[in-house]
Order: sequence, then C-alpha cells, then structure tokens
Amino acid sequence: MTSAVDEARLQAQFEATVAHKDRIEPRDWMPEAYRKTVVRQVAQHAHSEIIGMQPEGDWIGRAPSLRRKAILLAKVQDEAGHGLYLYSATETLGVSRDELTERLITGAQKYSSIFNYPTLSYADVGTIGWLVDGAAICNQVPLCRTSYGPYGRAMIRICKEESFHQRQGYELLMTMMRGTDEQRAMVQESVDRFWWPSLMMFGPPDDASPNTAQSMAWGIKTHTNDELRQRFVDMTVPQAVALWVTLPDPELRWNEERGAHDFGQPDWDEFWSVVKGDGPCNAQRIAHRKKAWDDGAWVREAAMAFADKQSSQSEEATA
Ligand code: BYC
Repeated sequence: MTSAVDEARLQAQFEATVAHKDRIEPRDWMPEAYRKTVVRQVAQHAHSEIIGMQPEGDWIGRAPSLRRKAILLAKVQDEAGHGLYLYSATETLGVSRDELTERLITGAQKYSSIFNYPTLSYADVGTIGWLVDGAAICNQVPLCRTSYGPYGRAMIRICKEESFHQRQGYELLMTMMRGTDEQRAMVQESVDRFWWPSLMMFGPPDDASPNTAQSMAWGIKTHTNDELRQRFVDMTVPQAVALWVTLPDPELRWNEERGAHDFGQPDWDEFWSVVKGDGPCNAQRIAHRKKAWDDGAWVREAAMAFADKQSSQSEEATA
C-alpha cells in the first residue's frame, strides 16, 4: 500500500523525469490518468494501422503490374507490423490486444478518420502514400521523442518505414503524371478528394482539442495539432508544384511575414461526423475487421493450446 508521502515522492519523480525529457518506462510509477491517456492514444494509433490496411488492400488484386502488386503487398504488410508493435506497447501498460480489439469493434475506441474514405481509383494508392503517409510522418517523427519509452521506440522503426511509404506513393503519382491525360486527370481527382481528409488527420483545431494541453504537459505529444498541420502544408506545397497537381484550396498562399503558408480550414462538421461513426466507410471497415477477428479465433485458440503444451512439456523436463 502506497502512503500519501510515498505517492507525493513518486509523483515528484515522475514529473522530474518528464521535465528532463527522459522516458517513463513500464515499471515506473505513473499517474493513472497518464497511463489511460497513453493507452488511448497508442491504441487509437494501432487501430489506425490495422484498419488502414483495408483501403489500400482493396487494390492489391487490381494493381496494374506484378511490380506494383509486390510493392503494395509489402506496404500493407508493413502496416500490420506497425499495428503489432503498437499493440505490444499498450500491453506493457496492462491492456491486452484482445481487449483493445474488442474496444475497436464495439466502437469504444477510435481510429484515424482518414480510413473511412473509400479508394475509388488506383491513383488513390499513390495519393495515400504521398499525402496520408506524409501527414503520418509529420505527426509521428516528433512522437519518436514521446515520454513513454515503448511508444517512442516503436515510433522510430515505424517512421523509417513510413518515409519509404511516402516516397513510393510520390513515385507512383509521378509515373502517372508522366503518362496519359487520363492518368493525370485520375491523379488530380484523387488529390482533390484526399487533401481535406489528410488535413483532418492532425485532429481538431487547438482551441477545440480537449487533450492537447495535458498531453503536452506530460510529454506524450510534443507539438499541437495546428503546429503539425502547418508543417504538413509547408512540406507538401512544393511537392505538389513538382508533381504538377493543384491543391484544392483557394485560400492557399505563401505568407512572407509568417514564413509559412496560409490555408483554408477543413469542414470540421464533416470531421466530427466521421469521428462519431458516420463517415462513408465506417460501418464497412468495422464489419470487415470484426469478421477477420472472428474468423481468426481458431488460430488464436490453437496457438494458445500449443503454447500451453510446450510450457507443460518444458516443466516436465525440468522436474
Ligand atoms: N481521427 O483532443 P484531441 C498511418 C479524436 S495511421 C479520429 O486533439 P489527441 C497509416 C481524439 O482521439 C496513423 N479521431 O486528441 C496507416 C479525441 O477523442 P477521444 C494514425 C480523432 O489524442 C495505414 C478527440 O478526437 N496516427 O499512418 O490529443 C496506411 C479530440 O481530439 C482524430 C496516429 O494515431 C482523427 N484524425 O490528438 C497509411 C497518431 N483526431 O479519444 C498510414 C497518434 C482527433 O478523447 N495520435 N481525434 O475520445 C495522435 O497524434 C493524436 O492522438 C491525434 C489527436 C493528433 C490524432
């Protein structure tokens, strides 16, 4: 039992660790609200990786060449891997992957709004790589220095792969832009659909973000939603110029005084409606995930039975 004095000492130690930008590790004492916030964010991130396999996965069977199919397969597999690292990070906080999957399937936990939009053309595979993975990099590179150790270490590996994903998307779009008028039109139409949802990935504006202030004080987040959105726009505009595509925002222009781009706001009503479950593909994404989870039940049971058998055999051998 921890006394009030011990608790105050532990709290002070925790705060000192965060203030020094050192890592909080699984065995360290942490406030319950900190633990819950890390679980919430990392689980949402893990779910996003797993659900994020679906929109691109829809194109694996329809990729236009063997080379493009191999690239897409590898990318989608990477996303499964990212989900697994992140579920492992939440397990260090005492929440099992089964429990988190249950929370995803019942709608108790969220995943990124972006994956509730459909992939209508093959150009969307390139646009997701360029814009969605591009936004992910802007958001996730700072998370390599997040205060919770297992999350930060998972992010280092994930970011290396995300950078590669972004480049493959850009290369795909560049190839299409060098092709026919029809291919160029496909790219532009895809960018027009994905631009605003990509900006929404960074979360609501700072003045409508209930979690940012506390998450920054704890070092879980190191930048606000609006700071990272701005960074993404500034990074993407010159890439759009090089690609010869237009970004669908009449307010987008360079602001000499700020040394940054001014840009318009996404439709925040649409964002909240997608987050609440009413986006174009929310029901389909969850139904698909639930089916895959239910269909895989026998594999999990067989793996557990095998592990039990192995451990009882090794106990017998050492007895
Ligand atoms: N979508 O107070 P706020 C990938 C929720 S996958 C849905 O600002 P916070 C990839 C938020 O959870 C990359 N919900 O929250 C995979 C909160 O709700 P609750 C996914 C959103 O946490 C496959 C409420 O709105 N990346 O790269 O301080 C293929 C208020 O928001 C969204 C991550 O998960 C949203 N966009 O900040 C290709 C990054 N935004 O939980 C690529 C890690 C907000 O209070 N996460 N909400 O009910 C983060 O950095 C932060 O959690 C966020 C939100 C910036 C997203």
